[in-house]
Amino acid sequence: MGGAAAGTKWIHHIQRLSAAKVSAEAVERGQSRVIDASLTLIRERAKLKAELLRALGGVKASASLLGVPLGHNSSFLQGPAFAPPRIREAIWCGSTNSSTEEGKELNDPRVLTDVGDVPIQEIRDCGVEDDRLMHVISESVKTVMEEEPLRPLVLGGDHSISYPVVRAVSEKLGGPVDILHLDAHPDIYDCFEGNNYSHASSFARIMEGGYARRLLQVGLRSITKEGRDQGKRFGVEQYEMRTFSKDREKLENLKLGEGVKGVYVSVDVDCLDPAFAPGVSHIEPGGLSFRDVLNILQNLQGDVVAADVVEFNPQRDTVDGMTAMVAAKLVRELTAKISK
Ligand SMILES: [Mn+2]
Repeated sequence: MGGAAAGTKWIHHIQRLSAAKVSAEAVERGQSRVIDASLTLIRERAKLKAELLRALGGVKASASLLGVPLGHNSSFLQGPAFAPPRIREAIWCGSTNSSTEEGKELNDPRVLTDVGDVPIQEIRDCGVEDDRLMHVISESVKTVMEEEPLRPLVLGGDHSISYPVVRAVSEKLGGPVDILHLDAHPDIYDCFEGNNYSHASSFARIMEGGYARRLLQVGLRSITKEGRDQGKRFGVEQYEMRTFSKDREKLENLKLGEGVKGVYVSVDVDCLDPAFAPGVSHIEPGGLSFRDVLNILQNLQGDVVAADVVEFNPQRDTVDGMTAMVAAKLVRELTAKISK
C-alpha cells in the first residue's frame, strides 16, 4: 500500500452510488442525514458524560476522549484509522494501574471520560468529500466543548485531523492558542501530493487560518528545505533533534498560553525514537525518548484546553502491542495535564 493507490482504496463510494443510478439529490439527502445523525451521536454522548460531572460538581476541566479514525490523508500507510480502539484497550490494560504518574485516578469520571468515535467510515461511505468531512470533525469537537467541563482529548487518526480539531478549538474559544507540537516531521508543506488536507500539510492550514499564535515544533529530524522555509514564513519555533541536548533545558521548562486562549498539545507518536514506538508509519531514527516527552509534558506550564495523539499505526506495532501502550500512556499523561 503506498502513495496514490492507497488513497483510492477506501474512497469514492460516490462513484459506486452513481453507478447504481442513485440521483444526486438522494445522495445529498443521505449525506445530510448521516452527518446529522453522527453529530447527534457525539452530542448525546457528551451530554450524557457531562451531566454526571456537573452533578458531582467541583470539576473545572475534564479530559474526554474523542476518536477520529481517519487514515486516508496519509501519504504512506493508512493504519492510523484503526488506532482509537487499540489505544482505549491499552489505557485500561490490566498490566498497569489506573493512576497517572503524579497520582490522578483515571477511573474517576471527573478525570477522564470518553464520548466515542466520530463515525468517519460511515460518513465517507455515503460519498462525503473531505471539505465537508473536516467540517464534521470540527463540529464534533465543538459539540464536546459545548458540554462543560469536558475538554477534547482526540485519538487519531493520521495527522490531518489536527487541522479541523485546532480550528474548532480556536473558533470555539474565540481566538488563537499556543501549540506544542511533538513530531519527527513539521507537517507544514503548502500542499503534499496534490492534497491540501494531507497529514503533511495540517500545520500550514492551521497557521494560515490564524488559529495559533505560537507554534513550537519539537522532535524534528525529517525536515526538507520547504519545511524550514514554511517554518520561517509562519514564524514557527522549530526545535530539531540534532540540537536537542542544547535545547533540552528550555523545552523541559516551557510556559505557554499566556495572553491567548490556552495551550493545545499535538503528539505525533513518531516524535519518539522508533526504539520506543515502532508502531508508526514513518520510522525515523534519532528521536526523543519516552522520558524526554514526559519531562516536556509534565513540566509544561499552561492551561491545556485540548490535545491529540496521532499517527499510531497498529498495523506496524509489535505483536504484544508495545506502541499501543506507549500511545495510551501519552493519553494518560495528557489527561493529567488537562483535568483539574
Ligand atoms: Mn510525524
